Amino acid sequence: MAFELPPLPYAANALEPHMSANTFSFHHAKHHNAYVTNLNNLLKDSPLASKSLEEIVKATAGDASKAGIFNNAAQVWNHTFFWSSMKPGGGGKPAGELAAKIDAAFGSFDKFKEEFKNAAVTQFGSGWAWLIEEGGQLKITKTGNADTPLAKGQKALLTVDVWEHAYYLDYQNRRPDFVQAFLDHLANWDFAAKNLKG
Ligand code: MN3
Repeated sequence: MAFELPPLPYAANALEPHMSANTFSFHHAKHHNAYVTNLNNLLKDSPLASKSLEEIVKATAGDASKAGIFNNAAQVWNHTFFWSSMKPGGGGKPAGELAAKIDAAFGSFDKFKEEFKNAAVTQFGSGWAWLIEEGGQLKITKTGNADTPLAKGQKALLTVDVWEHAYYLDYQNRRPDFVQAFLDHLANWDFAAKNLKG
């Protein structure tokens, strides 16, 4: 059963002006779609083809002979997770248990934003910044290229894609402005809270 490109959880222009429909026309319809196509091609005649996406990511992580499958499978998973990490009218502050855990881990929500932005801006080259839970504790991490908390036994709560293709059409080289817009206007704290409980 081949994998399919999942639809966006909102209209392609729903996050404007912070992320444009033009960006989605490349990032979702071309980049994300290419990872799905590549993965399906690489899985032909592989015993992994019957596994779930999550199982494939976990089974191929750290295996140099399966780097192609890992990279494409992880990028399919990471992008689907990223689209849900944003929503129209997002940003602002989380509430409830998630807010309490952020305060406990980082001191305050402002301090969290500072550290998250720092991780996203200092990821050298292509990659991702994440809010994760590990051992009951919230942490901020960054991963290079396709790497993902899913491969490390960590629970991902929220992510921002900092590959240049994520922001270049709207922000050109200004990655800090993109990450700021993500935190102020796009971050989907309902999704992060659901992941924390899940
Ligand atoms: Mn991307």
